[in-house]
Amino acid sequence: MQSARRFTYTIVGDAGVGKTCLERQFTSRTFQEVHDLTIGVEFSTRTINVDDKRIKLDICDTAGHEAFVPITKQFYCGAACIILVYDITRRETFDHIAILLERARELSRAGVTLALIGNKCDLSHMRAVSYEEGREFAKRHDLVFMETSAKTTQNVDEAFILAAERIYKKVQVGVLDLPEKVCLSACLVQYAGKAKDWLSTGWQPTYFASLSKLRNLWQALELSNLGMPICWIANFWHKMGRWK
Ligand SMILES: Nc1nc2c(ncn2[C@@H]2O[C@H](COP(=O)(O)OP(=O)(O)OP(=O)(O)O)[C@@H](O)[C@H]2O)c(=O)[nH]1
Ligand SMILES: [Mg+2]
Repeated sequence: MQSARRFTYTIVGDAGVGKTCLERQFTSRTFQEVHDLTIGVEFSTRTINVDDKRIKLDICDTAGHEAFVPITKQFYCGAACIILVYDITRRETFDHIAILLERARELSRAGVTLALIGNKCDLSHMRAVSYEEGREFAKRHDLVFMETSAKTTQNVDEAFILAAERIYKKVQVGVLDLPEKVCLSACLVQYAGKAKDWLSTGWQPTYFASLSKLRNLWQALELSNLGMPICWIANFWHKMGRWK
């Protein structure tokens, strides 16, 4: 069987807008009522079909809390798609999108696909941002746009797939080149996700402790694509040391 192409998505947006719920609904058909604050970045994958081709989506779900910006900024450059999420019931999360968009344009690669998602559309009785306003903003900035509900699943698959179709078209016409380096980064994202499963509970504090120690070296070498496995090796050594 032909191996799948890989596209990396990075999901950004304010804390509590529903990034993790969207990612989990898309990749594992689950929904969590409680806000389980993301620490740093979480990874998952799902394979879809576009134009009869298998496309593996590597998804980086970032923490919305501003304290994590130095970490989450590392995940823009390898992404084929950046999804900007706001909560339709919280006006300030939409107002912040302009700043997030600017950051995304500054840090992402040429040809990146940008998508805007207005989440929690099941709560339309509490709406603080109209559908038209979201759509107009998206049109003005050439963003894929959709309102979704991670709770009811409305438009969740559609949003991820629509973005994949746009990326696929760009690759076909040569607007977007996904060189080996990006594919490598996508593979590493997947291995990081697997390593997270192996190490199960307690992995995140150790991982970020390792990350902070290595960050200067990582930045000095400009190896953001390799930063992830370096951290994982450091984390693994740390755990081995504890097991001895
Ligand atoms: N009603 C409704 N609630 C939602 C929806 N999506 C997420 N939520 C709720 O919103 C809260 C926050 O969801 P998360 O996915 O954890 O938010 P997040 O954006 O990942 O937050 P951080 O990780 O802190 O950046 C949780 O209580 C979810 O149950 C939705 O579509 N509808
Ligand atoms: Mg989260």
